[in-house]
Amino acid sequence: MLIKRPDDILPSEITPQDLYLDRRRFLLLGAAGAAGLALSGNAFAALAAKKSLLSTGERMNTLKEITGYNNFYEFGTDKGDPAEYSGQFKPRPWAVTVDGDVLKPRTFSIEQLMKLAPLEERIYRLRCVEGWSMVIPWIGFPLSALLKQVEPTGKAKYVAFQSVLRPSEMPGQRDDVLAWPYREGLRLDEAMHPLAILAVGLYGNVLPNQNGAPIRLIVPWKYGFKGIKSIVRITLTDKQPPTSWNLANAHEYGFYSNVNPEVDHPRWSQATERRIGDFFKRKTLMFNGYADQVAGLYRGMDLRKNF
Ligand SMILES: Nc1nc2c(c(=O)[nH]1)N[C@H]1C(S)=C(S)[C@@H](COP(=O)(O)O)O[C@H]1N2
Ligand SMILES: [Mo]
Repeated sequence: MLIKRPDDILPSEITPQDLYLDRRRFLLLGAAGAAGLALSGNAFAALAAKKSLLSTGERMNTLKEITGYNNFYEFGTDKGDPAEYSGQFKPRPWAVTVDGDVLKPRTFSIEQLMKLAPLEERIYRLRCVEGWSMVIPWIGFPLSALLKQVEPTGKAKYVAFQSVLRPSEMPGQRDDVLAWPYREGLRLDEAMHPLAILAVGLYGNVLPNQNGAPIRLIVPWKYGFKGIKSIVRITLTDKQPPTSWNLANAHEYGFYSNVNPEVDHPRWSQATERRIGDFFKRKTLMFNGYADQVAGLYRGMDLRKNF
């Protein structure tokens, strides 16, 4: 077996996943190697050592799977389109405006957002309503940390999210497949739940464009489409906000969209799912396996009506 010494390894041969899976080699690379990696955006490699109790221990999907099989309709509707057509998208400079029913509305730069709270790695299951799932090591911080900064008023009951509108860089926005910009929403108590995060990276690196650079939402107990990408505006409101998928088809996509194996989508059973990379299907878990933590948010609600 050929074992390369660290100084035989070209920077171009190193992928974030290699680094992630082989911390020792990262350390052996030393200062020069680390500087090269910082240039390639490998900002958070060290975070992976700190394991969050909120992470799943399941086998992670590969970086290739996570960055090659995407839903990001701004770049096209095929799973390979986001990887193929997001190269021209510019995730920096970037700002997110937080406004509405808050005492301190404010616009945050991406740099400010990344310093708002300690970044953590969270390994979460992502369950798409289409019937597939992945396990992804996100880097991010609790959404609650951002909301606390702007001090929601007593009127605020919901949080509305908006993606960027930039048809010049997002070829999918030149078609009316969805009402652009992409919109999503949460109830305020859902948004404040410690499992809900804003992700700025994955696999120890900044977010690839196709995964929602530079900042996207992750709500692991809900279907993947609630995880709105490339966010530019977050607005606190007293009314349930409209969402892109609900506007497209209210009969198929409700506001809550909690993962629920007992309530089927009109076109697809939600009882089972195929983990990308697996051959056999597995049973879908209530609230995507996060029932112990989140079921209390919905006590007394009819989850068939509030799908
Ligand atoms: N702005 C925007 N956000 C989006 C989407 C989209 O088309 N546009 N697709 C959603 C869907 S359906 C899923 S399953 C997840 C996929 O995230 P991933 O590609 O990072 O795995 O992103 C969600 N966020
Ligand atoms: Mo999805």
